[in-house]
Amino acid sequence: MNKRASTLLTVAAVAVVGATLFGSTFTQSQMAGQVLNVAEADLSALEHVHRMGGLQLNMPKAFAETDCDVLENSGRQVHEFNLTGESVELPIMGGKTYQAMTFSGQVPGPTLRVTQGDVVKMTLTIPPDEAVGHGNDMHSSQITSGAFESVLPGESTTYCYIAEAAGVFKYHCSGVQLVSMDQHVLSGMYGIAIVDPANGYKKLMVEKTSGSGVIDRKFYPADALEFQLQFNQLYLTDEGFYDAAAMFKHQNKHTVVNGIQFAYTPNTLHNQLVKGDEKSNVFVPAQPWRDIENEHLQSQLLYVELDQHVRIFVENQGNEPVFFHIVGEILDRITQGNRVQSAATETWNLGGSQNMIVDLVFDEPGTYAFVNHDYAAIYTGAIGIFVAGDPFGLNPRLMEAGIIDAPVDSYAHVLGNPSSAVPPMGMNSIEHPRVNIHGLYTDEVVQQKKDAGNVALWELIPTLPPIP
Ligand SMILES: [Cu+2]
Repeated sequence: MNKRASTLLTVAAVAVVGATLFGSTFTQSQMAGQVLNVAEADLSALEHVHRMGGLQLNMPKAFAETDCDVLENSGRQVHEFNLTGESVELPIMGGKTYQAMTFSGQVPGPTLRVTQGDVVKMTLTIPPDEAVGHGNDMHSSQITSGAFESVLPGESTTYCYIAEAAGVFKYHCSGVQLVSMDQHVLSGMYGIAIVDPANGYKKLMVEKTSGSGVIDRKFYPADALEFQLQFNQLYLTDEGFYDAAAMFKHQNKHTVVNGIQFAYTPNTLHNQLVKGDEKSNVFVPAQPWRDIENEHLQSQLLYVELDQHVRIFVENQGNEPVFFHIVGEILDRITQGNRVQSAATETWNLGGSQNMIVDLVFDEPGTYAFVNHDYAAIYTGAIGIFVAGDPFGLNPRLMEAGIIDAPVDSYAHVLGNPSSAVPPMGMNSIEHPRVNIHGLYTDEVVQQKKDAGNVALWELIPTLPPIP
């Protein structure tokens, strides 16, 4: 054993002894603020360690710090995340409604976006007229669950934490002191926090074959057009109330993506654009949210350019597995946390409260269905459509109709991408050319989206000139 290895071993052993002595579970590599340069054999420091009887671990307090006063003055970026917990009646397919529980009047709740190392200051307020209390367990935090106790009607609670780990993280109501948590979450009280890696996202490598056995590698910059897709189920009685018995039996009748069944399938506008007839279906006759009368609930499609780096944040908010698959595409990269899990794979599986980041590039003009590759889930709502490029050859017609001046790379330039699927901008985000108002929202949230400049398609569509 050479001298350097021997020294390392000694220090490692001392560190273990020291950790035991001082009751710390942190190992040497996790210590902050005190670094021994063993390679340089800093003998005076080593002698100091020996005199102490072990390493006096400098506990990395910041990891556990939750005091808002301290964190707000820590020099870190602070993000205020203000939510209200409110019960409202919201639509489901078939013209019915259900008794929803929401964060801030929308399902899923607003997406929080921060950078790894930032401070989150979460405040949950419960209006006085709300019947029950609510809590919020943010999976991007690492603080004692005592912080997630329920907040009573008319009250407000704040807690702070450092978003230490990069990735996608669920947040959800923790019920009334954990009681009825299932009802609150499955009725709509869930959302995600996206924590961008401190050093940004990685560029994307896509492998192709030349046909001669040679692998061609193409690299795409880290910047990407981003979407968010949150899978869940509804367990409801015919009257629209939460059905716990159905939940225990795993018998859901509605599978939702971002709160809505079949949220990203064609509607009458797409029929008109593609076929010149709103009653002539583009895909299949099942277009549940087809009418313009459905306004912000009307189903929309997801538009991307060809050869564009697309990043999708996926969370399984529900009670059933999600076998995420895109028909006609290969998932070029799967990341969980900040670690690549797979590349060039067909399907990736998410259990309850599990997430991933899908990076991919759509290669050819066309329509691509994303699904939960569980047929019961597909047939009850877990399917949506990506449209890549101009597969319908609409550019000349759109130009002739005066809707666009020049050919567009995706229909997002005309129709926008649905606000329910567009996350807040992050450090490597490509801005969507246009965003339309789409989602399971209260009227107040619809107005907020309008005020933010999102286009109301139900107002724009009737003004478009007819396409023969
Ligand atoms: Cu709740």
